[in-house]
Amino acid sequence: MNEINKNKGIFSKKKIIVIGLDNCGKSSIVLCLRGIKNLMSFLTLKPTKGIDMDKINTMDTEITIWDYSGQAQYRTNHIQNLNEQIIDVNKLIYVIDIQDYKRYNLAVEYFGQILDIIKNNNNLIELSIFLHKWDPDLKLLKKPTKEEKIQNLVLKINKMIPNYIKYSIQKTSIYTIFQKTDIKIK
Ligand SMILES: Nc1nc2c(ncn2[C@@H]2O[C@H](COP(=O)(O)OP(=O)(O)O)[C@@H](O)[C@H]2O)c(=O)[nH]1
Ligand SMILES: [Mg+2]
Repeated sequence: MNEINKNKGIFSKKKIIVIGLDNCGKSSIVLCLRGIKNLMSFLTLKPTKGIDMDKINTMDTEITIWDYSGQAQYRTNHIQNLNEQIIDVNKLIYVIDIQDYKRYNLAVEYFGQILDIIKNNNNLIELSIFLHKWDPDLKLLKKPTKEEKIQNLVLKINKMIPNYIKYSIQKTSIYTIFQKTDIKIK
């Protein structure tokens, strides 16, 4: 009995997708998830082409992380393929560059397309929205107009997600050795 349980544990597999617009920090987040703290690895990151795949083995689980490139030339393709690829995914991390406020609308539009795929194919997925590059010294937040933009962004995203989908919205940054804080919605 123990043996069976043990084996079951060893062979448990999880699949994570990290997706968002280009340059929002996806590959840096994957490095953090893999526990890589070597600064050079961050400095030598090149824009991801297509999809990158990484495997992490913990005591009892093999985690596969799919890092989807964000450039416009790949996004249409991703959306088409995601319908099938998402079926057995446990978690999807949607990354938004909080400092790229000029592309909030585009980020929300892309999120909407991904959300439709989730709703149609795998609404048991665990969804995380990372408001990334929320660095400790972020000046953006001290400007009222920008702060309002962030508030609107959070509210918009929150409104889009149906309540049967499990999700969280978090502030993240690689400059705090990867800190995550839940956002409270009023
Ligand atoms: N300020 C800041 N920059 C970041 C953070 N995470 C990543 N970056 C930078 O954003 C740029 C794009 O990162 P990358 O991980 O390649 O983004 P990707 O295109 O989404 O995979 C790089 O110059 C990173 O060093 C962060 O938390 N804060
Ligand atoms: Mg990348």
